[in-house]
Amino acid sequence: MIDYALVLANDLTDPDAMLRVCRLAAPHIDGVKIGITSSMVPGAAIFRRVRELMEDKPILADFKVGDISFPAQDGTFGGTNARIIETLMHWGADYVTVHAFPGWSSMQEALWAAHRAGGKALVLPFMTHPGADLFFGMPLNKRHTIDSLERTGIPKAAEVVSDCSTVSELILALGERMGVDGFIGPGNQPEILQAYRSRTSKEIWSPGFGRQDRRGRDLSEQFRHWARSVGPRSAAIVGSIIYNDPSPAEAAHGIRRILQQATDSAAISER
Ligand code: 3DU
Repeated sequence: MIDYALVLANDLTDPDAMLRVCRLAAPHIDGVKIGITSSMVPGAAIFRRVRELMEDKPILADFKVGDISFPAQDGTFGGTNARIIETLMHWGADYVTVHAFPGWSSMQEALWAAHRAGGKALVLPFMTHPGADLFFGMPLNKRHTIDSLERTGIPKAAEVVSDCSTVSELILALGERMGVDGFIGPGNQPEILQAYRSRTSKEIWSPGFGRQDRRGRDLSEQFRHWARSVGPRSAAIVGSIIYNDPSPAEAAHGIRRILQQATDSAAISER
């Protein structure tokens, strides 16, 4: 993924309309995110159709996978996470989003399945919606966390937890220890993104622009704050502003320009 990439979140439920937006926006975007909304009607085969339109640009399957693992003695996995991810990647997804709440082994199976299929897994340590801090921001019970990780057989569990004070920080630390490929971070909360960046140099993909801003900032200001917080190796995920526009190509082109100006000015202010 290129620095400060622009990724379209294509959440349209009608497959023809969804594919049309991909086709029109494709020249102006660096990748596309397809979630459950736009694949539940046509099925996972829609990823292959999107692949044809995106050529070699990355496709993120935003399924927020969080089911069981089933670790076998020989180091392989046969749980539900692996089945979901194998299917998505078989049909053309390059990346998949994964929830950390179901625990170490569930994340491990997701990562194992993604890598075995030649893909990548992004984990969610926080989200953009109101009240997302209820669990993500919950103070960490370190004793419980260390005990649980030790019971799972994780070496030096106390080290993973040592500088974490919230669940969100623990998810980042677990992701780093486990070798996930990157994280999904809230584009509408620059302070949280800064905290991510202080803990990881991996890719950070951020949704939450436009309608999800809750601070009255215009798009240019949102992108500027975002770029200064995450730095390079990052992607801005933009959905409804593009797919709801009567001309998705023009919308994507305009957003690309605003993003470029914002990232240029973030780079200048860093010097
Ligand atoms: O608000 P938009 O229309 O730009 O779409 C944002 C997309 O990103 C949408 O698919 C949503 O499900 C996803 N997303 C978040 O908005 C926030 C998260 O923390 C994770 C995913």
